[in-house]
Amino acid sequence: MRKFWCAFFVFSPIVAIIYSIISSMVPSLGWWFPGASVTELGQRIDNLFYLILYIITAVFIGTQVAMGYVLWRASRSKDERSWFSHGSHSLEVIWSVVPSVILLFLALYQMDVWALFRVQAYFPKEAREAPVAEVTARQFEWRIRYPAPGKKLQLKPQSDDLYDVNDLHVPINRPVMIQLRSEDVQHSFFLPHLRVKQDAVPGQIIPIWFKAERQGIFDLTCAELCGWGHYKMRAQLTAEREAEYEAYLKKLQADQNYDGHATPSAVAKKDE
Ligand SMILES: [Cu+2]
Repeated sequence: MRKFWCAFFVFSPIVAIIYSIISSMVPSLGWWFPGASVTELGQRIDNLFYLILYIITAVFIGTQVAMGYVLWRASRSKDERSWFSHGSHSLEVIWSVVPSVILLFLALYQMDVWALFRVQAYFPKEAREAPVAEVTARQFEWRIRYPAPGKKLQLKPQSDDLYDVNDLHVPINRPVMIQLRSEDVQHSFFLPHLRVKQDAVPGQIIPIWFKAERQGIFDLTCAELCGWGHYKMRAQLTAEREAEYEAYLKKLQADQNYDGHATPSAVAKKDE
């Protein structure tokens, strides 16, 4: 029985590591990142993730090998009695100092990425000065408010603002900022393909920025269990070329201004 437990504790980490490697290599399983990040900052976040993953993998293997060695030695021992140790002072110093150094290194190393991701003063100026939309989370949808074409987004809704639900359009290849709000409970604005995740907190307006470098339609989901309909808060981010983005806003404007008489396209023409 001793040998069984020894083998069990030695092989289970090996199985765990093989499982992780397979899950990272077979994208169709959906256990890993949904493809390469659409943003450059997301790529840097991935690199941080991998760095931490490599460190903990090395620590994991090290501790498992040490444990396996101790178990294996004990399983061969004929002596049934347990013995007690008061520990080793130098070992304790080592396993306190080494993790501290690693954690301190990580804390300093990730500071740039964190600042760029979260601290508004470090956001690209272009994004900071002209937020493209306000996204309001509520049970159970994402309400989106854009300023009218050519205008700046105001804190308070304007009469010519444009609205959409569950489909956020942004132009690619330039940094964009979103003002995130919540109307009821706490939600979480999550763009997995862009590695963007931010809680929406009632009573707060939280800026988020990103720069999509690829066009496409990406998931926008709620990553906070926010009520019975949480599963329904699945929306999309449409990242498109500048001209398509402008055309989308124009169409939204035309649809909104439609008075039931003129054809929507005629309204669009009039507004141009
Ligand atoms: Cu939600």
